[in-house]
Amino acid sequence: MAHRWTNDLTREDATPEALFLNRRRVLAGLAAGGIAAGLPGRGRAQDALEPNTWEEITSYNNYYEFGTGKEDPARYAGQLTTEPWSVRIDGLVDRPGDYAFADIMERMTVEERIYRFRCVEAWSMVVPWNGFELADMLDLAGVQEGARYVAFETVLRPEEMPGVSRPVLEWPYVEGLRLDEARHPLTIMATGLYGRPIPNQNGAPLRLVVPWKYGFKSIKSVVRVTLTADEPPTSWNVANPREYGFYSNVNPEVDHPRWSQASEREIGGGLFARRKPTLMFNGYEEEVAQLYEGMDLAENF
Ligand SMILES: Nc1nc2c(c(=O)[nH]1)N[C@H]1C(S)=C(S)[C@@H](COP(=O)(O)O)O[C@H]1N2
Ligand SMILES: [Mo]
Repeated sequence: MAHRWTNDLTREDATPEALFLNRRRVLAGLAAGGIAAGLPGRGRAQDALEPNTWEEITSYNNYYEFGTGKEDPARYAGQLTTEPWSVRIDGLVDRPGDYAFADIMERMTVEERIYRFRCVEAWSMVVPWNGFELADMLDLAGVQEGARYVAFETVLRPEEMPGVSRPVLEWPYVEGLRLDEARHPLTIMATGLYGRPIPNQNGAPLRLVVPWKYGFKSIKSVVRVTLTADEPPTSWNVANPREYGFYSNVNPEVDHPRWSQASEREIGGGLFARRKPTLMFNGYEEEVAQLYEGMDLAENF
């Protein structure tokens, strides 16, 4: 396995068992003690991030297959059957097939990644994911020469998904990445949250997380991954190409046609919290800017 990206400060480093009880105090104490502040300059992505609570992350969701309200997924996604589960990996790969979730897990290295998460609707959280690098899962199937993109598909089960009876989007929900984005060490398949299995409303049993892109790129409950030569269609781009591009990199300088992307509302920040400035590539500029060298980011939004 190639280069691994690591947080300077992970939950394991910081807090043994105390986190559910007193994570704010524990993390605040660490910061005050200079552990986070004293690290050598490695850019923003490695700053100590204080995660949102389990409650916040699992009760304020976007998962339109279960309804468009923020509370709908927590209410209805429990109906989704996630066992057994397999992921079909096909297209331009050496070993296409249905990969059982349990077999994938056996072969992957699960680690914690505390990432900023920025929705295109201009709210944000910090999430302590558990997951593995997507590149490692792609290597299970063996990516072939001509592959340039990766297409993803969410499970579609109308009998378990009350939201899909409405034509909000074309179902199944589909997403895509360029192959170099997919293979970037920041790109993970998340299978857990706070060290527990990921809840259905957050995309059980495995969902993509691409922390420098708007949240809708991070497709949930993935059942199919296809390596392609051409750019695949993506649900939000198909629904409204003027508002949602293929790249959808977080960019405070490129506004949504209907609202500014320069700042964001932190979930859990309280009623009178000031909006915080949105960071280029959501704070991961140092890690990912070179992927887009020479590209006009306003044109390729
Ligand atoms: N299949 C599917 N994946 C999805 C969505 C969705 O509606 N369906 N919503 C996206 C959007 S807009 C966001 S912001 C994130 C929300 O992830 P979270 O609920 O875990 O915070 O999931 C993304 N993945
Ligand atoms: Mo979103």
